[in-house]
Amino acid sequence: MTSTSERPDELARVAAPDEGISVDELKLAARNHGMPLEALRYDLTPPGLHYLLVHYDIPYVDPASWRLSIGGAVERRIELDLDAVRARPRVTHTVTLECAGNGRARFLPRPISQPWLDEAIGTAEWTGTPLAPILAEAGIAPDAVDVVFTGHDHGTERGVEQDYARALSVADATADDVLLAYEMNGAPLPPQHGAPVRLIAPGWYGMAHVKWLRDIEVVRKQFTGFQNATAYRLKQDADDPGEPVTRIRPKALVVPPGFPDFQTRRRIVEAGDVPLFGRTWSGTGTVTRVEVSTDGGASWLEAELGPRPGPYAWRSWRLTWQADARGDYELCVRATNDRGETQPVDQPWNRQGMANNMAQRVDVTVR
Ligand SMILES: Nc1nc2c(c(=O)[nH]1)N[C@H]1C(S)=C(S)[C@@H](COP(=O)(O)O)O[C@H]1N2
Ligand SMILES: [Mo]
Repeated sequence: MTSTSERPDELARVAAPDEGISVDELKLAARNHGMPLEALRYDLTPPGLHYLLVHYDIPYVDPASWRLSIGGAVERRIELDLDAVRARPRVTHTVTLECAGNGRARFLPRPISQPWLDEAIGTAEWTGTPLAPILAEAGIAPDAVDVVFTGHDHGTERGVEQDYARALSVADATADDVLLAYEMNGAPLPPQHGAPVRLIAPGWYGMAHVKWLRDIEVVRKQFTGFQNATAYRLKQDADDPGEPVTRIRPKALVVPPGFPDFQTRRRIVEAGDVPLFGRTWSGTGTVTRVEVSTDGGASWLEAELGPRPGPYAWRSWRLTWQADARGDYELCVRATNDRGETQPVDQPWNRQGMANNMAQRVDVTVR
């Protein structure tokens, strides 16, 4: 059973204005790695370079004894083992995942949590079976509201002991593209990415893609578990109930040009034509424009978009920067989607550092 009404007894903390990254934040950062931005070159993120986010520990789940139970407000409870999941219709989607906390460490003041900069992203081919037909076989009760997905991992968060659990509405959980995935890039899921089976909900921020799935429960009331009611919300202050974090906001990233300085990561390029390229994606609408500014946003150069991939995967873009004058520059990159949503150049601050799609900035020296 999934527990409800999980009230935290500790508040999310925001760093003091001059407070550096703490050892506690480093403990999270050392476990949960990002994708080095030079890997934006690949259509599919090579194994091991995909970002990783694990709230508690990576659970050890024996695939031979693994069972998935689908129950709650349904006509008939279903239990599936791994062979039964694999015997069902097989579908592959190429999906760009992004952690909702991406960019959090750039907020001022900084919300204390996993201190991502820009790199909590990756694109993989996820193979599995559609969830909707399984829920249809179970027979969702007409008055059902949410579908709760629970993983095998366990921990405490702000004083609330829990198994990682996240709900989607019945409509979102039964969308055609939601998968019970058992392969990543053609191989069985690796332990850190949710073996043996995880949820894939294309277009949603990472928190919805529950790993190490154990239990799916249909419920008649809106789920009030910690990850829905407390953690993944856009709040301005601690008392604000906030709005739920849902689908990925538009974003573009550039492969940092030239070569880096080891300690500052400042880029060094030779004067002349500098090719700039990267990727862009949006879980709402479709990206229609990518722009780069080299003068602090006073003017923008428009990029050429590459071939349109599937609906859920990032798209390449490129442009040539005529960097004729030597000196120090800050590149700024932003995407716009077909709904007219453009990445902000100023921080869209919120108390937990969620869904930050502030435009990327890269320090470059032209020599
Ligand atoms: N069971 C479980 N599922 C989980 C998480 C978790 O900690 N436990 N983390 C979520 C978050 S916050 C993100 S961003 C994605 C990360 O997926 P990845 O590590 O495969 O990139 O998994 C999601 N699914
Ligand atoms: Mo995340």
